[in-house]
Amino acid sequence: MASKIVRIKASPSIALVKYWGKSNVEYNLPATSSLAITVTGLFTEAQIEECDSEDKLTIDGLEVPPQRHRPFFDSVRSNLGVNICYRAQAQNNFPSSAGLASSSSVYAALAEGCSVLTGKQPDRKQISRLARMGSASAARSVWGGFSVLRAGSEHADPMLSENYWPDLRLLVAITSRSRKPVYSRDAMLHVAETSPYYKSWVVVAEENFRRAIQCVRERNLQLLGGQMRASYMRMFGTMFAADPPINYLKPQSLKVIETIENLRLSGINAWETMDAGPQVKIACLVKDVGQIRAALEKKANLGPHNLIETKPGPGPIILG
Ligand code: 2P0
Repeated sequence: MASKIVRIKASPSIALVKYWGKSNVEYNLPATSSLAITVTGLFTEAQIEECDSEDKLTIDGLEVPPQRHRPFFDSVRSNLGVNICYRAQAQNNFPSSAGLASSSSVYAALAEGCSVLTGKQPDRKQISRLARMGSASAARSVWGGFSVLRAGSEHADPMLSENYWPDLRLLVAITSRSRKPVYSRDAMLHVAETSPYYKSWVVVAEENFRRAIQCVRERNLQLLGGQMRASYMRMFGTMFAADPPINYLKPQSLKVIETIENLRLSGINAWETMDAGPQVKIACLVKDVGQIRAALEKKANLGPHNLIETKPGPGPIILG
């Protein structure tokens, strides 16, 4: 059979307010509403082709176990009405499985690519639905700029374009390039089963989400930062209270957090967030990037190559 091939570039969706927990495990529906930026600078490049044997996905040359990608490819077949298998290779220009939302960019690229291969042009919400079956955060990555994935929703929605807040930056501080000890999916399920704080997290997360939406609309970083901090700290709170606890923080993550706190005390508007991994992302304004970079190099021993400057960017791009 003659195989069709497509190449797609997609970027991770970094949450300002977090998705953490599932309202439906089988359909991978989120328990909390999240607000995120699809960023520039970090990306996945994926090559996807049709094949007539069985689905195969490699990420950075490592084969993904079939049970991990099966719900995604099965959903592509049933929703797009095709009876075909896919072979996909994804390559990230940043550390995979290390708390940089690599599954968001990988599955957004795959959802876009499989849709292109059908030639049916499904709408973006449907592509977002497909991506969600791979990873819920990937539902957001199919949109550029600011996007939201509401609790219980099957797809993410666009919120504001990548040009809405031109002087906003998200600095990504890489504190470790190792793969994380516990995948976010396993961590979420474990937290939901064992953490006494999980139920209250799901309730309070909605208030963070509502307030953060307003702050982004008003381009108010000072107030947004407080919501971002509450969201990731509360998410970590659920993990610390799990049995056994889960800890993604590394000593250097804490150094970065402390440095950012001290910068805030000196009047710099910089606010950190973290995901299921040791990296720290810092929302700030472009005018302060130099000063923040200098402080992180000096106080947190962060080399220049371990601090990546990003900003809101586009959704998936078809390369050919
Ligand atoms: C987020 N994270 O909102 C949250 C914050 C990590 C912490 O989405 O199980 O890979 O594949 O849907 O999307 C990472 O989890 O999880 C994530 P699945 P996913 O970005």
